[in-house]
Formats: sequence, structure tokens, C-alpha cells
Amino acid sequence: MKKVFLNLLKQPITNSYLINKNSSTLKKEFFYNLSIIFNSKNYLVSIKKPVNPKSQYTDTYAHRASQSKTMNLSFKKIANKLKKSYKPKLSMEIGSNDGVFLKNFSKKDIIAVEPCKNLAKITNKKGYFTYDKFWNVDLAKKILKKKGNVDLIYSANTISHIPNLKEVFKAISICLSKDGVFVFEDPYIGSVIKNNSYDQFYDEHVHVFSFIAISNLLKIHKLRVIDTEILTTHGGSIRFYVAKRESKYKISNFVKRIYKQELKKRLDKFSTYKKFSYRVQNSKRKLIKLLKDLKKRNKKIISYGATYKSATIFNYCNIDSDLIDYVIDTTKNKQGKYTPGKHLLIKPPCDLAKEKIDYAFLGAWNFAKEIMKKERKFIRKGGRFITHVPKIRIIK
Ligand code: DWN
Repeated sequence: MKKVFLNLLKQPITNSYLINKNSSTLKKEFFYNLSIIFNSKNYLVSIKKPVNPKSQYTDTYAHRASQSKTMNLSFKKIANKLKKSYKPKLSMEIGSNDGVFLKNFSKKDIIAVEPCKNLAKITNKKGYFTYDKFWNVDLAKKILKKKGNVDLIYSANTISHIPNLKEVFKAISICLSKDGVFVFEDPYIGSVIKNNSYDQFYDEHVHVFSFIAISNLLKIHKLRVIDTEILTTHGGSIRFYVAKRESKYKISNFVKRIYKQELKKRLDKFSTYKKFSYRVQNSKRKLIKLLKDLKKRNKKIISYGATYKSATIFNYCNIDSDLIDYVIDTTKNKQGKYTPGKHLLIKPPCDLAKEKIDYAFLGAWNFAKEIMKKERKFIRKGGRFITHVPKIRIIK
């Protein structure tokens, strides 16, 4: 049975950064109701009514995975680990974005799948063969016919974006070699609950995974989790190592441990998610109060990072330019545009102290360490960051 536990109200498509605020542009903006459900049969947490992927993964897709040092390092580390452990002849990445993972492989050893044509163009130009298609059974059959079995399939922050997981895993089992490994990582529901990071829910995050949900879903495709890791990336992610049931791999001890841990944390119970939803409502109240209090004292507040995550917060908490002056972001194709729904101007990064900014809300809280290191001067001069994870606070 599927039951709603959280209603994040009317939300826009997070990738739809507006090029202007003309009434004709605003009229065309698409909104949908973002409510989150728990499936008590397989324990999967998902968006109740996902939006059509064709309107999300367009040829103007904005996010560039290579924009943070942290992620560059993380992709390098996992690429080297996978090459060393599995020695794949042919590898593939699903959702290759601007090639930040691919670049750790030689061009002849890896193929890529990326439905956003503007992104696929970037990696094709760099010489990495990229299918500008959605991952599905037809594409898996095509790849099998043209290239043969794939030994290593990697995917970061993509599988959770695909509504039809049955199709995803069926397609994987078609082209994965007998002892091949499918490694994927996405935000972890255990971390979302712990950090109260409800902004991990937005149109693209159709599902937020737990170990128990994924192992249930894999069963029907004769696939199983052979290892799992809990990661700090993106504020708490889970990495699954999946292989065919008849493969040579043994199941790691950590798999047994995480299964027990998740049951102990009651990730299989609706009541856990319902309690989380009360904490989310409380977080909303506190954030609005804090920003309003600071504004009353004439403080200048900006948001740091025009993230997809912060679109959820701004739209759910009704935060507009009365509370946040503007947003800064290093991604060139977001700059000069407006955030979806609340229409805050996105500017290139600036000298925060020189601009007399008092507070910066951490839209990219998942890169807090990297950002604080970069913004030492702002902090030294009295500037402060605001975050909502794990609770609303000014970081001292
Ligand atoms: O899954 C997804 C994740 C991985 O990326 C996608 N569906 C879309 C996107 O979501 P997001 O926008 O919430 O992701 P990030 O990676 O938290 O975005 C960080 C943003 O902050 C980027 O636009 C770059 C920017 N940034 C910045 O301006 N200065 C980042 C850092 C570290 C900085 O110093």
C-alpha cells in the first residue's frame, strides 16, 4: 500500500531557470503538487505523481556535476577503485552529465548514456561515445548487440531520477556480463531522515533509496546487492554494488549490517516518515521566522548555490526576494537567470564581504566545508552562513 506522508506543496520543475520575469514567461511556468509516499510493501519512498522526464531532461539542462572540487575528487576515487577491483574490459556510465566520472577512463574503455542532448554533446566532443538517450530496455538491447556485454556499469545521482525502476533493472540485467557489477549511488533516505534534509525531494528525485527497498526491487530481476557503502557526498548518499544472482560474488558483511541497522531505525515503518514530516513543518516555521527577524534588522541575505534542492525550500517556505536578495552560483549557464518558482536573480560569485552581505543561506549545504573554506574572508569579517540541516541555525 502506498501512503502520502509529506506534502511539499506546489513546486516548479527545478531545472527550469527562467531567462526573464516577463508576464508571458511567468505564465508558461509549470507547477505540480509535490507529495511523497511510502510503499509499505517494498519500503520504497517516492514522489506520488512524478512529472514527465521529457520535460525535465531537455537540451537546456543546467546542472554541471564538475562544478565542485569535492565531486571531482569523489568521482576520481571511485573510478580508480572500480578499475582496480573489477578490471572491466568494457564500462558504461548511465547519466554521464558533463563527463566528470568518464574522464578517469580511457576513451576506448567506456561508453556513456545521457538523455540531455546538450550534455551528451559535451562528452561526445571530448571523444567519449555517448548515447543521447534515456536508459531503458531498448537501449540495453542495442548496446548488447553493438558492443557486447558490459562488465562495469556505474551511475551517480541518476537511477533515483527514473520513475520506472523495473525497466531500469531489467535493462541492466540484459547487458551486464555474468560477473559484471552495477554500481550506483543516490541520496540515502536514512540521511534525509537524520538531517531533516527534506530538500532532497524535488521533481528529479523521484525516489530516495534505502537498502531494504532496493534489495526488494532487485529480486525479480535475479540481481542482488553484494556490497553497500554509506557516503557523505551530497549530504548523505548510499552506494550499491549489484551483481547477477549466479555471479561469483559473496555478499559482504556490511550488507548484513545495514539491513539490521535500517530495521532498527524503523525505515520499514510508515510512522518513521510521518514523524519526519512533523519535523519538516517545524523546520519551515523556524526558517521563515529567522529570515523575517533578520530582515527586520535590515540584514542583507543571499543564498549560496542555485541548487535544485533549494527550489524545494524556497517554494515550500514561500521565500522570495523580500527575504533573500539574490542567489550566487558558479555555473555560467545559471547566471543572469531566475530561480524556478520564486524568481530570485542568480548572480556570479562575488566578494561577499565587499558586497556587504550579512548572511548567506547554504543552498548548497552539501558542500558546506568546501564553501566555508573558500569564504574564510567573509566569515572573518563577520559574515555568517545559515543552514537548515540538521536544524535551522546560524553557523557560528
Ligand atoms: O541529483 C542531482 C544533483 C547531484 O545535482 C540533480 N538532480 C541536480 C543537482 O542538484 P543540486 O542543484 O541540488 O546539486 P548540487 O550539486 O548541490 O549543486 C551545487 C550548486 O552550487 C551548483 O550549481 C554549483 C554551486 N556551487 C557554487 O556556486 N559554489 C557549488 C560550490 C561547491 C561552490 O563553491
